[in-house]
Amino acid sequence: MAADAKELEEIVGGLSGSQKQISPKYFYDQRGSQLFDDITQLPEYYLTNTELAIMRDNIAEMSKLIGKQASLIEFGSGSSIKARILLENLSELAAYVPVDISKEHLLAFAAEIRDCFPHIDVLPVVADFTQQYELPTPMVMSVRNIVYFPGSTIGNFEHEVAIELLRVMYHEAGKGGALLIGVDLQKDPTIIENAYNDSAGTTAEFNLNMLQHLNRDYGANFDVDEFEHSANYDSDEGRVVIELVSQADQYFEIGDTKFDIADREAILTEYSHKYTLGGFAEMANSAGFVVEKVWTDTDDLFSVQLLTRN
Ligand code: SAH
Ligand code: AVI
Repeated sequence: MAADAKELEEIVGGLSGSQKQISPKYFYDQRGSQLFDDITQLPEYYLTNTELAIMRDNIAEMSKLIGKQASLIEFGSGSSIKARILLENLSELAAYVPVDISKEHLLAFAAEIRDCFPHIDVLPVVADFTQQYELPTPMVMSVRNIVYFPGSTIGNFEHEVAIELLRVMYHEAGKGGALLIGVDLQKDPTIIENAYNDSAGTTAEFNLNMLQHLNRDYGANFDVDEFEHSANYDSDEGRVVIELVSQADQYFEIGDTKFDIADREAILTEYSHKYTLGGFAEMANSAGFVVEKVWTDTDDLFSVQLLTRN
């Protein structure tokens, strides 16, 4: 992807404050999307398998609540693995609209979905869903919009921004629409920390790839070997803090801007919030939604929730 002036400004701005930070959306170039798929296969990363099992175990009830002839709009669709369960089971789906920032990955998986489900109107949208973008119009009129936001990607946004994003989804759902969302739950901190510090080192590679992405596409010159992955659960805030920690006093450049970074100084790359059911319901209500149904696994690790418009 060619460097975009607005994105460059955002990256430079994030690195210019007293807490250096880069938005997690920069994890996802083609390599980053592949590494995320590798993470979903790790034994420690309970999120994906648990959410898939909740979907499979409850798909009949989900399909009934969603009804016929819906348009399914997925935010941050990645490889669309969870959406496949919906595509196989929802009746007379009007369209599937996967929205993702990772262009090559999105288009490759949208083509695969089109091959597997030739009767469904598949309309991929390459966009940053935190910015304004146009949604395509399906060929067939739909009865209602179902916004789908799996994976607990909502947890990668800070409280106020997450509510703002839920409000955007409330509007995209439209009158009579709903949001089906995957929400990771608070639990034993060891389970959470292990999920972000896997023994194969894949999460470390995913985190460090962000610097490679910036070197490749945004004119940066990070010495990637001089940074280390770090992920710690902050139980007061209910979130994993994911950082890249400098291993030396060093400097790096992005385009024409030079930055100093001290030995042990961290660049914040991601938060991954974990919720209580009550806490998430409050956020959903603040955005205008009513929690219609919550499905969880037997260990209460993860939840899938249907939020409707009041
Ligand atoms: N929904 C999938 C993938 C989750 S990974 C799952 O549950 O397994 C997060 C996905 O969101 C990635 O595919 C990433 O490219 C996309 N993403 C992250 N930030 C984004 C943004 N701001 N706009 C659009 N897509 C984004
Ligand atoms: C996409 N998102 C929900 C993942 C998470 O668990 O917060 C991203 C991730 N970061 C490290 N591992 C996975």
